[in-house]
Parts: sequence; C-alpha cells; structure tokens
Amino acid sequence: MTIVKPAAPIVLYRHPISGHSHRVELFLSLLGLPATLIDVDLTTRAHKQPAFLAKNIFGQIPVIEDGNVTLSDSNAILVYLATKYGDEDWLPRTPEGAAQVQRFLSIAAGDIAFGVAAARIANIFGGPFDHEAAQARAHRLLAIFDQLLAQTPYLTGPQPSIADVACYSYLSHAPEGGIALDAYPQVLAWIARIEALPGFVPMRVTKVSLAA
Ligand SMILES: N[C@@H](CCC(=O)N[C@@H](CS)C(=O)NCC(=O)O)C(=O)O
Repeated sequence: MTIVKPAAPIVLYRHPISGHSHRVELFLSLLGLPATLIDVDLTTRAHKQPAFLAKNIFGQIPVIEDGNVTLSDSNAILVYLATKYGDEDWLPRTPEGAAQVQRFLSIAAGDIAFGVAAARIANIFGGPFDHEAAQARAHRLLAIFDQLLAQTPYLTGPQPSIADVACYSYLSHAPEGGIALDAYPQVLAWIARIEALPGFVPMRVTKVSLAA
C-alpha cells in the first residue's frame, strides 16, 4: 500500500487543554504530518457560531480540514488519519485487528469521557459532572487497564495503535481530575512508553492538579 502525504498542512481546530483535541494533535505529530493548529475560543462560544457549526453541526472541537475533507469527532479523525496516512500497526486492516482497536475507541468515548475526563472538567471548571462518581468510574477503569498493561506494552499488542492515542490524553492528565496514578504502575509505564515515541507532543498541563 502506498501511503500518501497531504498536499497542504492539515488544519486542526482545537483548544489547548482539550484532551479530545490533543489526541488528534498527538497523532498528526506521531505520523509526522504537517498541521496548522487553530485555537477555538470556547469562552466566547465560537464553537456555537454559524461559521464553526458549518464545519461541525455538533458544535464541538476537534475538527480537521484535509483538502476538501472536513471531519469532526476525535476518534473518527484518528481512524481517517490512520487509514489514509498510517501503516497497519496504527489501525490493522484485518477484521479482528480492527475490532480490537475499536474496543478501546469505545472505551475512550465512554468510560474515559465520563470518568477521568469528566473528573478533570469538574476539577478545572467546577462542573457539570458529579466529581465523585466520575472519579470512582476512573479508578475502576484504571484498575482494569493496569491488569491489561501487565500483559502487553500497548493496549492492542506490541506496537502502539490509535487505541493508545485515543486513551492516552485524558488518562495521563488524570491527576488534574484529582485522580492519583501511583497505584497503577503499569499505566504509568505505558504513559512513559507513549511519551518516548518519536514525534510525541504533550498536552498543556492546567494549574489544577492533585495539590489543588
Ligand atoms: N465525541 C467528540 C467529543 C468532543 C468534545 O467533547 N469536545 C469538547 C471539548 S474537549 C467540546 O467541544 N465541548 C464543547 C461543547 O460540547 O459544547 C469527540 O470525540 O471529538
């Protein structure tokens, strides 16, 4: 399979402390793809104005523009980028391999969104989530991930895939939601492995942390 490169930089509409945006920014960088990052001002509700709604009717970041393709939803964007620009390690083309990755994209959109990510939003912005319920959900998932990652260096095998990219951003910033990671050594080792990948870019750390 011939992997093409984009004719022009891929435009990413994002916010610097959005984990959904970061997973796309991280994957663009891991793939070595040229990108133009455009910050969307959520405080002025720019994401709910007609110009942005024309890009994503759901009024959410991230959104990418790749030539004449406009795409929203972080996990959908990861699938698009992996299929168009990545090799099969990032997203296997076999039925079982693709399904194994999808399991974790569903976790990223479910347990991670309503666990670690929700706890972080509650801690940083004071709502709208039940902080204790989100923290409890986060700890349940972290305990399972710690068991999984004792058996395999990355979530779906010996090489990183978009499953790892989708799950990394919010799990690594769990302390900003008041969730300590010390009890999960395998998760910490996995975070370190991802941060050592060529092209890794971090997400901005907020001032809120376990110490807050
Ligand atoms: N399913 C979406 C969720 C994206 C999302 O929740 N984005 C947040 C920022 S992290 C957002 O735009 N929130 C504003 C809103 O929902 O009004 C994805 O994976 O991209």
